[in-house]
Amino acid sequence: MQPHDHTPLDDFITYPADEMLARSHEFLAQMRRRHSVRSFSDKPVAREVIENCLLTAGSAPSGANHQPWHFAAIHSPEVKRQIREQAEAHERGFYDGRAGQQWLTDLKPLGTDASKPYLETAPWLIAVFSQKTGGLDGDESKQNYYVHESVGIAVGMLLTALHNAGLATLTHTPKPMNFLTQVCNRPENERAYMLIIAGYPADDATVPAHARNKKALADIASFL
Ligand code: IYR
Repeated sequence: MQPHDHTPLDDFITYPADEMLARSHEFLAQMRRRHSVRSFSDKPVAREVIENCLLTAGSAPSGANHQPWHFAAIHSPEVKRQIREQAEAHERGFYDGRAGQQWLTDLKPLGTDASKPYLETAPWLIAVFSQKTGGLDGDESKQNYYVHESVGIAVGMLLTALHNAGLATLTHTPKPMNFLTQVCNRPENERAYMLIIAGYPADDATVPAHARNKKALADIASFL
């Protein structure tokens, strides 16, 4: 391919206006059923489902199309055990004071604490890493661009894909998170960005009432 080669946009689907409106309503209703879940079943989930969701995330737009992300999909009970052990140790420090009183007060309605059994119960953990360097072909002398934005978009698409497949999800950002680099054997140019827990919800899973309270359109958008 030449540097400036373009190919036809031959896979775009144009819907009639009424169908477009219906699709937007349906997707909104579907995504409003996505909730962060903190109680997971150990029911297995096929690796191919996770692979497809990761490929969806990998189709995200990124700075200069450098795709500055790596997804470590963790199924191994031993690796999950290590992650739980280290995450809970960090979280104990967080809840025992490092967070500060205001943060702990803001978290109260979610009912979270340092105990993270789902890190072992859920069939899949996905550790997301961002790459400051690497370009399209993993050349570490190449700069990546808009890394945080790009990885954020990919994670949003991953959560959407997992939910669409019928999986419950939770985003988890243990603080600090750099232990994931060692546990997942990732190189020095990568930073742990987020841990995503995916699986079936436990039969008795709940959603904090606080989390259902979403801002109204007028509070999140303006039209000019
Ligand atoms: N990482 C901690 C604390 C936590 C922080 C925020 I901001 C949340 O929205 C939820 C939890 C934990 O996972 O418990």
